[in-house]
Amino acid sequence: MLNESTIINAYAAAKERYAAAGVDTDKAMEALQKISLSLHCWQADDVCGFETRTGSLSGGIQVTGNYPGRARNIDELRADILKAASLIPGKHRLSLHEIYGDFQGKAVDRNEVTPEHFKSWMQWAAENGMKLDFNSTSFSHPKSGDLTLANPDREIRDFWIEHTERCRWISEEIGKYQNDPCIMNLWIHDGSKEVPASRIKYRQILKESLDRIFSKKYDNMKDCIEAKLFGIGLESYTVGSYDFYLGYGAKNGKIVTLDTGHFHLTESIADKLSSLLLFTPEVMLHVSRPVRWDSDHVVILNDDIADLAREIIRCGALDRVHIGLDYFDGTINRIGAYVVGTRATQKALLAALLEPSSSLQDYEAKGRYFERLALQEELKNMPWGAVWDMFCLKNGVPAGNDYISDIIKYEKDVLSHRA
Ligand code: RNT
Ligand code: ZN
Repeated sequence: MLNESTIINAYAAAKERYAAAGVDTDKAMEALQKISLSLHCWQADDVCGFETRTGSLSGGIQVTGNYPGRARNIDELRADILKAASLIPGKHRLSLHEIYGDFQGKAVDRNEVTPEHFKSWMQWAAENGMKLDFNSTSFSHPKSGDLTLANPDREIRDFWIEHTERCRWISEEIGKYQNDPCIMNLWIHDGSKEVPASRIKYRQILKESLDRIFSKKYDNMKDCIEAKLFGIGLESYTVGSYDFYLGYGAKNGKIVTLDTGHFHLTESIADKLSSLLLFTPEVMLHVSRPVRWDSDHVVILNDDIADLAREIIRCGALDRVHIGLDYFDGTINRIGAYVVGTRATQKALLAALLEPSSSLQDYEAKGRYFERLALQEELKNMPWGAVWDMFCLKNGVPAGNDYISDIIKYEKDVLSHRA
């Protein structure tokens, strides 16, 4: 157990070191305090949701692992989210997928869903000081197949258009209710296992579907469109590729979602940010961790996430970048998965906020590249961890690894009773 005076003393020393480098640690903590991450509700239950229909997860995404204790209903999921939130410093948002509606045990098909099914979520979120974000759900449904919004079959396509339009309506109502725009993400798995005879055919259809869906203007929600490289079983062609959505977003002023698992493994997602910010209104991030493929491992503090966070800060784009989490690991305690991934993302942001960027830019402007390299290297062992612990202390959440025992206790008291 880290005691308070240890944290306070370490912080004082860290503050002094950073001050010598021209960085104000208090300011960095203030900035971090204002960053609300959007926690994805689907880590709690392995992307199952609460529809009455039960089937397996489809759409080319996969959860591995069967660790006991996944949330089986809305009450369990809410309790788990609150537990996780209690171990994460700051105020955060919750991102819901349509399949997590409060359906009260009734069969509500995707083309029948209304804001009413999210009333209790809105109330619950307000009671707990949380804002909500939203996602349409086109996977795990008998009509999902390989093609939804890009389906040449008019009936299936219209079904998914109706679904997506309703999701925008729900998002608008959520946004109004919480007096803060609800960020709605649209991701569909549409693609094919082999290269299709015509690639443009399905992209043309998707474009037309999106034009129809977005023809209605709303003031309390924001649309994001998420591309991906490939899905399992749909390896050769993805209708909604990065180029597709980049083009669509730039032309139509839509927010492009960058999921860190949706690119070739050697591509830098951090590098994309500054380009997008010049051509699209805002950016949505799905922070994830691909291991060999879009495996959705729990986010850890690695170079990719550190780079991405630095780029947000260096672009001065905190007010234009929405940061959501998107991973699902069923092999470990799921509350732990939230806490580790969210805190890792925050640590990356803190380290970025502690960067002496004016010194670095100054060296660069003068062509002093050795000095720039050396300073960047030395920053890696600056005592940012002491600032992080202080941030946790200020927020009344466990510092260091003190949350581990808390999560084990919750597992014993609550999760282990879920058969
Ligand atoms: C899938 C996308 C998408 C989903 C969620 C559940 O590859 O990343 O964002 O993970 O909608
Ligand atoms: Zn995603």
